[in-house]
Amino acid sequence: MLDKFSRAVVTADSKTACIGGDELAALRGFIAEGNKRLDAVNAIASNASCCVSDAIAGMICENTGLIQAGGNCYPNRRMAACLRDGEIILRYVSYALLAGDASVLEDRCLNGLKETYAALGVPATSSARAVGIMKAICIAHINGTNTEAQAGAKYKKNEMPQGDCAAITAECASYFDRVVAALS
Ligand SMILES: CCC1=C(C)/C(=C/C2=NC(=C\c3[nH]c(/C=C4\NC(=O)[C@H](C)[C@H]4CC)c(C)c3CCC(=O)O)/C(CCC(=O)O)=C2C)NC1=O
Repeated sequence: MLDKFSRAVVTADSKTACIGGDELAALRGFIAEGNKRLDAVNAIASNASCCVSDAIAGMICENTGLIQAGGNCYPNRRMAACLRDGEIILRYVSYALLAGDASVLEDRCLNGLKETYAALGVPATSSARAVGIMKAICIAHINGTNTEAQAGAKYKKNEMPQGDCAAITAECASYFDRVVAALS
């Protein structure tokens, strides 16, 4: 498992090189934008259970066969496993965002997951849909664009300074995209 710093070390070492100016500049940016990263991780983590339950509910609303006999969220044992998997995936995305590196997500969560799902008959398109909804929710929370209209009684405003969140949002989106790519 690597983070932005250990990744720079491993990359330099593989070339038997010193950490150079470009790498240091990138790390300087990582530090300078660090509070933004922590706020983004907090926006995900502090809304995690709502995010997971909304994503799984949305996935099922669009495909109610999932909770009927023969569906992979039926009976409750499978529903619970699905909700748990949503939580696991979101947790590892938040770790990757904190570290600034996807390796923790890849190594500890996604490695072998496609094969596990295939063996258990967990449908890839539904998994991808649930992950896609979690992505939309997390990006809205990071950007502070979540609205009362969408969230209803569960609406929660994230108190954090306003600023340019384009880079951290794109990075977060890329981790969700990795999950979908790994499952498809
Ligand atoms: C640390 C990393 C980690 C991951 C990622 C993980 C995933 C994981 N999900 C599993 C099952 C499962 N996963 C699902 C998930 C779903 N079914 C659906 O229809 C939806 C599309 C989807 C939810 C979004 C279900 C229903 C099962 C149980 C399948 C069964 O037993 O028949 C299993 C099989 C063992 C078990 O039931 O616990 C594993 C290993 N376990 C881990 O330790």
